[in-house]
Amino acid sequence: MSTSRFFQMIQVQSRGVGLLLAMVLICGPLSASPAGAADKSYFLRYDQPAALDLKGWEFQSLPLGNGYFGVSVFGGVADELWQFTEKSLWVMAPKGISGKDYPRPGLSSLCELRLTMPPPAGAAAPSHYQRDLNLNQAVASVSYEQAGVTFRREMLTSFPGKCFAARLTATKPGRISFSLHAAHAYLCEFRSGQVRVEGNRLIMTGATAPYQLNYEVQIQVETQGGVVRAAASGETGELTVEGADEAVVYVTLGTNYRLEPQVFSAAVNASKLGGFAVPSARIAADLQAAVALGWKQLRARHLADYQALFGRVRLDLGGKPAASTTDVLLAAADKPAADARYLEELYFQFGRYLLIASSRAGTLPANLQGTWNMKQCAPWTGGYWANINIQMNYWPAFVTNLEETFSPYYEYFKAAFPAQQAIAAKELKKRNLNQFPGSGWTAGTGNSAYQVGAPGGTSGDGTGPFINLLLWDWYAFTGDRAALEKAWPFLLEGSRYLAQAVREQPDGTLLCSPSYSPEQMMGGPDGKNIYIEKPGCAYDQQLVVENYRLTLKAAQILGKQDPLLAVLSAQLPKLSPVLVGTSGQIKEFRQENAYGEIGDPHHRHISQLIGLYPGTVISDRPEWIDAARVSLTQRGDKSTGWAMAHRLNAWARVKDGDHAHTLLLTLLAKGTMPNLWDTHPPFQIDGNFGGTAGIAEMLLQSHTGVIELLPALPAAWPNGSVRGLRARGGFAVDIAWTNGRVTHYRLTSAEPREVAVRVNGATTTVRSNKLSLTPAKSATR
Ligand code: FUC
Repeated sequence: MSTSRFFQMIQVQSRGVGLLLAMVLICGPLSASPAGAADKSYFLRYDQPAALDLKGWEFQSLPLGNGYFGVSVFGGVADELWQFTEKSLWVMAPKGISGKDYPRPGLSSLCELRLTMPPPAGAAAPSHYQRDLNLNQAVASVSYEQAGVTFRREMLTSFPGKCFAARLTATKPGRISFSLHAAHAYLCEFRSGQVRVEGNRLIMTGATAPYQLNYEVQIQVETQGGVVRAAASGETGELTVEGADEAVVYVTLGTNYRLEPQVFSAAVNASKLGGFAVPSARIAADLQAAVALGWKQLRARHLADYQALFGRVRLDLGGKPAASTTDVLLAAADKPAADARYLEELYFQFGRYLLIASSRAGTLPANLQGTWNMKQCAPWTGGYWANINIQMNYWPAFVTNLEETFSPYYEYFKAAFPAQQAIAAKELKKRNLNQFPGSGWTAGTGNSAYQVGAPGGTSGDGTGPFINLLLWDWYAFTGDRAALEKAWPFLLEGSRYLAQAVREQPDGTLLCSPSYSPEQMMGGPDGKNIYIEKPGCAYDQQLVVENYRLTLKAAQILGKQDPLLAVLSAQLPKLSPVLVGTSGQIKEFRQENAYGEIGDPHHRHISQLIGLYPGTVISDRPEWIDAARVSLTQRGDKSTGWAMAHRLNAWARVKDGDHAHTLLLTLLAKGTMPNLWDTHPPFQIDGNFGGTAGIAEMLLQSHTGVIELLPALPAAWPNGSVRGLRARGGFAVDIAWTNGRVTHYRLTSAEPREVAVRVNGATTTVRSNKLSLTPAKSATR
């Protein structure tokens, strides 16, 4: 349905009934697309297979995922590769491989399934090759012609089915012959693996150090016609198909990892998973269920599950599905003559796709690589780095209407809670700061599926509150009190720790000390770089304020009482979160005068602006927004992938749509690989998620209590529409615009509510369960 047709109904009704019309009430996660799926086709498309090596994986392979595990598809003709990653598969990596001069554990590739499909004798080279990833369906395909036959492969991962499936077809009977070679990845002194045959299945089992993580993969192939054989010897196995009309490969897997507090609290690595067993029966049952369903039904179940989430948001910037392949589109993205609108829409939806693929209920959260890693040890171990990366992964979760992807973030920190309480106690003791009964809760940057870290060095006491911002947003966007009850212990205990950690200065201010602006370094006495430590860095001060405010608000909403609340109210005015320096900048270090006096002036982190985005404290005062603009300008645009994504969101928050758009094009041109994965470099998925959130932030903001439509619309997007975004307060928001002005919008929510909306430069109050059509006549923009 085109935008104009979608809004036609509203216009027609408006003639008869006036401006306010009854609106459909929507309960639970808000769905804005009656058609279910987005109706424009979004494909990542290529005319060459990915190279079958690490570079090909990083730059060209296409990702599938069901939250539990990811599969990188290479799309080869005679040689296809499916590489599997499971988020709990952490293995000790030998020194050097780990990126360090000592062995350390990190996320490792699970296994590789290599499909060899030799061409018929004497056949010419294949023609009409194409591989793609269909974002509307979350299905990857490969097709080509050879010897008069069109071969096609379709691949998917199913969340309800907990499986991977690939269907191979040919336009002539009996032409499907291949061997599927199954191999564990990176067997070494820290990892052993075997493959055995059970009936018609291959069963791969592996054992790893140091966490005693064990795993199992089961593989089966079903055919129409032809002959299937299974063989295994030692570490590898093979399924062979000869002369079939069609074949479907099914894969299920699991590990003995469980997201339980003991994983984080156990004193020794070997007991973290003590008592947990590989769920072999579940893995076998999943495989049996997938085979029993068969390709058609499995695919239908997958589509129903996936499209219910993906189809909620439709973005139309006027992009036309392009004839060019995605790598060609990307290479031209920032060229003057380029029309990047389709690519921008595609990139926006790709971020949503990746979040659905890497984070679903019951799984570990999306890590630094989402759930895709072909390396022996993922860069930065594939951890949950919390001075921005893990948070950025979830920035699009609420605003782009994917609430269901969020629970892993909460479940992860819930499981880690006792360990982080112990860290808080230790930290306060170390600093001689135990003042109140109870030590509270805190967090540091370095976290993983197996451990959580203490504040210090890479980021200070603000890090816990940074984690909490998303837990608050869970409630803020959904209005779900149960979500706020879940966030409450983090807010309250986070504040309890902070209320003790801040130190009174001679001038009466309360400052975090030690305090850091994440990753800012300087030369130390022995010539080595050390983290800059200065009391009261903007990052820590702003985040403490955010945490206190949210704790007090949450207490009011939930009717909670605690003696600490009065302490927070008393401390709040003394925290001095924002100082403006002599360059007109927001000071990163309160000891600086002019911009850039301390630390790297072009550092990738823009931590002094954490209260601008994702925080809100800088939005308290217009002069602070002006100062934020100065800091952003001085910092510069070009940076690592995720850092450009943060800048994009920040420029949207200071309401400079054209600059935000410049950042988007820079992120595409300089921070994105041909497969549209974000690169630091190397590949890091956070920038994808930050980029998607940034596009939403240009179109809709709600952090000040007013729903602002098109707050940072660039000149490059004069006409368009967006449906199904979400705003704080539990609203779904649809907007259409022409020549840069909102022409129609509607807000829906589960309960009727009065809400302030800013449209074309004027703020009005509307009721959300009513339909708001044309903006007020007096409004100007
Ligand atoms: C933070 C960043 C780095 C990198 C790492 C995983 O430490 O400063 O740039 O993204 O996380």
